[in-house]
Amino acid sequence: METAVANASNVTGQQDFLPLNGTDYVEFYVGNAKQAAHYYKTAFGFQSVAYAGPETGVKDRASYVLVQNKLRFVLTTSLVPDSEVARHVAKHGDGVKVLALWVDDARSAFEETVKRGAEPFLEPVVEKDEFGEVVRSGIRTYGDTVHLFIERKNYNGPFLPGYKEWKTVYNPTETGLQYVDHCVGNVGWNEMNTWVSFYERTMGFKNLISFDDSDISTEYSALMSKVMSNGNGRVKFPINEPAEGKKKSQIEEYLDFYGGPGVQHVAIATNNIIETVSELQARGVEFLTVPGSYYDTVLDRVGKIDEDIAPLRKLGILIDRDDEGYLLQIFTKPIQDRPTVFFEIIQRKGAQSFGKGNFKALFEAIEREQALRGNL
Ligand code: TYF
Ligand code: FE
Repeated sequence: METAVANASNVTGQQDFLPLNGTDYVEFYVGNAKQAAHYYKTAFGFQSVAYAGPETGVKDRASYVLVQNKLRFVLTTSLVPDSEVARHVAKHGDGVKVLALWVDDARSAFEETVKRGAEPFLEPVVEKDEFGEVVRSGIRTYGDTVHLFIERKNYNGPFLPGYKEWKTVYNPTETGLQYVDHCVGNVGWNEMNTWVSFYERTMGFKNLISFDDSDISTEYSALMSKVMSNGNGRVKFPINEPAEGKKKSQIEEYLDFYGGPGVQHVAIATNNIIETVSELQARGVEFLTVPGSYYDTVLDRVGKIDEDIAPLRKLGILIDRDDEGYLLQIFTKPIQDRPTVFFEIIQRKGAQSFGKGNFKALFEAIEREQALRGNL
């Protein structure tokens, strides 16, 4: 079936063989999905939407679906000692298993990527219930992470067939989180270019920006990063690899604790970062902090901005500028005991870049935490 997005051309004017409408959902495999769901509702303001588990006929796992604006998270836990979910959690701790992509044709997405060399994870499968039908398929990416392709144009249920609507009495207010801006993967030593080629070759992504260690070395930590984007720019996947530095790279610390490559951070967009971060901090979300001196000189670097500097300084929000505008960003501390996955909150005011001007201050903040853990 033809749609506007299926006809979209990429920047070189060629037909996009993998048209993506955006991120469909991010699925975390966790040790205790019931408690994780409470945390995402209470601390981040997600709303209860759907549930699958023993009550819906799924015997080996429980999954909670949470939504805030265009952002959808799924929290899944194993109910049995030995399962794909249990093994993932035992190896990686809580982490991201699935970066699901919303497509108009999940069969074509599978065929086009697999014929270009992607490793199959899920052969196309059609699932139906009283709300219609969904086609899903999937391929593997770095580590144990996978991309699922979700075709839901003939479906109007709460999430996917097999899930039932989940209504709760406890519904904390939203915090202004809007959608997934980008999802970053950490891969092993010298593996960045392998995964850059994977996204180019099998998914038709383009390398938007590259950062080498001269951009991002601090005194100790070092890494390299390339940002991959799909044709319409709705899906952006930066890939980091560790680089040799004076001490242990933050990427190496992640790889040690995650047990290999995986998702490092999910960046979530907001339309008002001051309101969003004030609310998140009031609800107990912990963020990295930079020295007060950052704010003494930041306006010399970024020029005039719409916001007052005082609340940005109080909240610890970072600012950067490029040719197209500026951006405001802040990073949480890791959201589980292992120093692995964290979130970025970002508000773009024209800028389509990733905050290169903040790398030094940010990485020094990460290293202070690394040192407290004894991992620097
Ligand atoms: O996504 C990015 O590129 C920025 C900066 O370990 C960044 O958010 C890069 C690497 C990293 C933490 C943040
Ligand atoms: Fe980021």
